[in-house]
Amino acid sequence: MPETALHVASGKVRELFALDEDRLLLVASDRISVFDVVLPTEIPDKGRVLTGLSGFWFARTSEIVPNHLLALREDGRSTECKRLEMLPIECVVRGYITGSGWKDYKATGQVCGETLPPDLKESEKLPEPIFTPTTKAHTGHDEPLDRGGAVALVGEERFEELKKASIELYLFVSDYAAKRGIILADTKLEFGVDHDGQIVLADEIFTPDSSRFWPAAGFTPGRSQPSFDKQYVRDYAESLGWDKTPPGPELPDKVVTGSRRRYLEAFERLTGISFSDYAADPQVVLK
Ligand code: Q0N
Repeated sequence: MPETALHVASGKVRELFALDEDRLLLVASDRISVFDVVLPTEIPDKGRVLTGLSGFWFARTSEIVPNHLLALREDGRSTECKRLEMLPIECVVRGYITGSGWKDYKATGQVCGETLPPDLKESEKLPEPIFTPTTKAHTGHDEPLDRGGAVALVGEERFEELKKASIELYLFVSDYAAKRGIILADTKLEFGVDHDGQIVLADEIFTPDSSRFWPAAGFTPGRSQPSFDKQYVRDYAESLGWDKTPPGPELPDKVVTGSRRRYLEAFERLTGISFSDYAADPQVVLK
C-alpha cells in the first residue's frame, strides 16, 4: 500500500510497515472480525473511523502518558508512528464486569487475582476500575495474568507504571465518553519502550475494536449489553446459526449499512467532529 515501505507485520484487520529505522506506518483496513474470525465482507470507512478516533485520543492524552503518534496521513487510515520495543503484556482496564471478566468472576469471585465485591450482576459498574493484564498470544486467545505473572514478564517497577498509566487513561476517556452518553465498559492498551527506556502508548486506542462502548441510554445491569457498533454484525452472524469457525458469513447490504452507520455515530458522538470533516482533512482530530 505505501509507496516505499517494508511490510513488518499483519494483524487480523491492520498492517504495519517500516518507513525507516525509527518510524512505522500502521494501516487500518475496513475488515471486520467477529468472534475472532475475519469476515469476507468489509465495512466501508471502518479503518478511517478507528484511525481518526485513535488520533483524537492520542492528541488528548499525551499529558497523561507519551504516545507513538507522529502523524496521520491524508488517506485517514494510516498512522505514522515511533518504532518502539513493545512490552509483552496487554494492559486491560475494566470499569464494568463483562465478557471474560464476568465469566471468571462467576466461576471464582476474582478477575486476574483481584477479589471483587460479592453478588455483582452481569455488566455492573465496579467500585473502581481494575487492571487485568493478559498475555499476548501469538496464536489463540490471550490468557489472564495475575500480578505475579505480569511482574514476571515486565518487572515490578514497569508493572506499577503500566497499571497507573492505564487506569488514568481509562478514567480520562470514560469521563469524556460519559458526558456524551457513552459508557466505556473496558479497554485494552499496548505499550512499548523508547530509546530512553520510557513507556510509550502504542497501537490503536479507545476504538470500538479495542474497547467496549455501550450507549448509556438503555444500560441495564443483570444482562449483557448491546455493544455500540459490532452488534448488528454479531446478531446477524448468530441468527444464521454460524458455528463461529472460519469461513465467516458474507454480510447483506442492510447489515453493512447498519454497522457502518453505528461506527460513524460512535466517532461523531465521541469526538464531536463530523466524519465528513475528518475525511476531508484528518488533521481535524488533532486540534
Ligand atoms: C507493534 N504491534 C501489535 C498492526 C498491529 N509503535 C510500534 N513500534 C513497534 N511495534 C509496534 C508498534 C505499534 N503500534 C504493535 N505489533 C508491533 C499489533 N499489530 C499487529 C500487526 O498489524
